Amino acid sequence: MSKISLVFLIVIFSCKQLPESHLEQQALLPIVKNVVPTGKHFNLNRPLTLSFEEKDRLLQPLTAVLKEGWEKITGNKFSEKWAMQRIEFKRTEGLAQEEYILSIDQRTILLEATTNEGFFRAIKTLEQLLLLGANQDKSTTPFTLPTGVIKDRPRFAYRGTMLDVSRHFFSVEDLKRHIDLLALYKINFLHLHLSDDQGWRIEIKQWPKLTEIGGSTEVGGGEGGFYTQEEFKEIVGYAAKHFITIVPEIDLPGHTNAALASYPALNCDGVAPPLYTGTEVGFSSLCVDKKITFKFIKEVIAEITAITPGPYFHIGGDESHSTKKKDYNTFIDFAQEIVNANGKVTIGWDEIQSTELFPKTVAHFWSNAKNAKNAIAQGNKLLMSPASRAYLDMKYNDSTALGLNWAGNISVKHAYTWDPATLVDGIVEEDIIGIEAPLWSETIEDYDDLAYLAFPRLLGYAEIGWANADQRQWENYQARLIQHGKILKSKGVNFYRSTQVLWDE
Ligand code: TNX
Repeated sequence: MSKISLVFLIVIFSCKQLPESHLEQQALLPIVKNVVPTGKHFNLNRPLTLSFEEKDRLLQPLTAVLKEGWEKITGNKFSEKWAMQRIEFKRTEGLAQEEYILSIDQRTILLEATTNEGFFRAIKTLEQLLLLGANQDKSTTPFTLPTGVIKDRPRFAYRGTMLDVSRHFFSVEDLKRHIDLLALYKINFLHLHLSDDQGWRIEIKQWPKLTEIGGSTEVGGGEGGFYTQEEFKEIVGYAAKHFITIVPEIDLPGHTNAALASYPALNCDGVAPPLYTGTEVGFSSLCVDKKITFKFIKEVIAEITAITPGPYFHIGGDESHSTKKKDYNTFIDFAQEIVNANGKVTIGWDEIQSTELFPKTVAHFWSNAKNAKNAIAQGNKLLMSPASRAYLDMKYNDSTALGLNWAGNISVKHAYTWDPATLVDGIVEEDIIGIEAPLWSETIEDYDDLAYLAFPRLLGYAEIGWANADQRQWENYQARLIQHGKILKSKGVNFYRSTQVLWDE
């Protein structure tokens, strides 16, 4: 082909009218609150610049986040010189905590927010638009973004997930990989279940045997592990960069065999039990008659809260079947007091309602609606993790190899088609701070196992937490999941290919 005809062809191709774009049809997940499409295209193959108010120093790390994602997905670097197209960050007063506006026209992509958190959520929406664009076949469709304006903000302030790092230990690298994915779906709390019968997973300087002995194994007898305080700070910092808050949990007074095995003095009879690698619950308890028990609780909570910038500390409190009721209440009362004294708000599993709850304490609803309602009656709020709907460790169906089924199977559809404000009679929107999807790790050993149970269900929980109930429909979500299957696959995530979704890989 001659040079001239090649140039001719290129001109024809680039002048070809693109079909109308549809910003409102993009498979954004969670679904956004408001979209006004304008039908044009922002071309992703042309030079562009990135700008923000120089004096707004806080914006710099955020523009760096955007830059990195942008260059990775589009393969285009930002130009230092003037260019026809640009991305602009603009701080706008008067928007809510995580609210943002993302405006795309043919020349400019404008991100507006009041808080840095708002900018971060906007960046993640833009990143999803790029990833969805990248899903398309580039030999037939030019790489463009649809134009229009998105205005978006979350329904609940708390949109979380939990990982049990006690039953099986997960490395700092695993957590970082997980955090990257949580951030893409606008999840903003990661609760870490740091202690249980099978393992103590965080260094406590005044109690070194907790990790030395208590951290030395896990379910099935593997080698376990733990985070040093430096590593914990690294996790907290990595999460914070992704606008995710870490909620540490030390489970009390039951689920404490790893601690009891580490220090004989914590046991009523002064004898340390052997380490435990099975999966029973409810057999261990701290000893209410010993002074050292309270010193232990006090020092552990003080050391962990000192390296936790977030507002919450989770004291567990579940399934303390071998603690007398009166003693249980003594523990929960004491733990709340220590948490508050260290400047944090207590969260505890719903059983903690049997004691007098401190004013801000949050009851974590997991199984017992009566408990949850009693917490509300005391004037306290709930975090919603109803096991039959929100437990990521439940099997998808009878043939799922991993997971448990004591709360029933949870298919991708069953996980999505409920609402936290209507699931239980007597629990309404105002009673709830948000939702959390816990992943207990009795049956999972590595990140592929974890991902298999977490994805795609976690995307549904992210949407339940972010979107309004009337914005959500199963068929519409199902169609968007197909696109997110491609994204998860491109990231090498071992997600479960539920037959309820027509995956297109
Ligand atoms: C119940 S949920 C537990 C955990 C188990 C989980 C398994 C809760 C507060 N306690 O100790 O790991 O079931 O699904």
